[in-house]
Amino acid sequence: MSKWIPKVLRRRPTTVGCVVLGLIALVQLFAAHGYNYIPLEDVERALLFAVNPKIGKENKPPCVYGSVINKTKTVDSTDLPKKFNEFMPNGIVSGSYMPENCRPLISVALLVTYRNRQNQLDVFVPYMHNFLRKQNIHYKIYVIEQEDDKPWNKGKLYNIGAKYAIADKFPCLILHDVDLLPLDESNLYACLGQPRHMSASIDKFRFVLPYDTLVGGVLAISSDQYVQINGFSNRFNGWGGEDDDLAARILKHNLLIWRLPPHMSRYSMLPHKQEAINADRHKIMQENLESSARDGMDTVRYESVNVKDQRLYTLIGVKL
Ligand code: NGS
Repeated sequence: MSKWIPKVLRRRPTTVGCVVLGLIALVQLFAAHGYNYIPLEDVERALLFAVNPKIGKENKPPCVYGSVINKTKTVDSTDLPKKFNEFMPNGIVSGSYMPENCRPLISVALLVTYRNRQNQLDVFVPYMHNFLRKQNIHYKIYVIEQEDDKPWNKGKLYNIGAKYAIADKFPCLILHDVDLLPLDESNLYACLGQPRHMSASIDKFRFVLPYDTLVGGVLAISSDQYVQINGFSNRFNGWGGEDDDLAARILKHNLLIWRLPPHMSRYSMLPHKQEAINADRHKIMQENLESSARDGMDTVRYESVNVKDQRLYTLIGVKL
């Protein structure tokens, strides 16, 4: 072989192929780290300022949010508390909290779907109250528990929770997995002008967003937009797909999926067993895309709902 052919190309074709594939994989790995987001300087302008009309009009100065967005404190996944033995519930009533020294301009309802993960709930609830009480927002935590042994139906649970939060006049809903803990204090729990996927950087995925249309994990959506898209499909039983179906609904209604910068969007996922996967999820997604039948928040059916106000959260127990 001529000595003018570069040394690397003089190797066997399989070796060259492997090197090329390796390089492509490496490029993809680094490219995947990036996703489109609202730059930090535009975040405040993108916020949806809306408060629950039920809160009193106290004569206090308006709360400020720039100071929250610009915080730099962050927690390392390995330093997360594993237990809360001495949690101080100051200021919390029925899972709800109001800032003490200022008048909030933002009210959000956290909807947490749940079944059979007491260990996670015991960490999640106090962690979130500690995290959210520093954000100058008015918020309330709702835990929506599936209290039967039927297949897990997250879409129905969110639809039911959303009905209650909307009836309670919350203008913004944050749909939250119980196993995700925010790590960055700058991650303000608020809706934006468009649906906002909040958990863009999760430690389990090496802080890489797996795909652009992912809305699972933590999603903030205004109550008006949730009504507009008619919430989730009720047809997904078992794990997976209902969130991708929701993303399709969002896009079909000409809404967008917005995100904040990666340094504000880090989460840690608590360990858990994989739920039973819904083998029909791809088929249902396809059927939903082609169907014009009404299916969503306004058609959700269930056997019973039982609401209990507890100190740290309002529990919505559901039998499907
Ligand atoms: C996709 C699932 C989504 C899920 C996402 C991340 O594959 O429902 O993985 O899952 N879509 C389908 O199965 C069609 S995670 O690893 O975070 O539990 O949200």
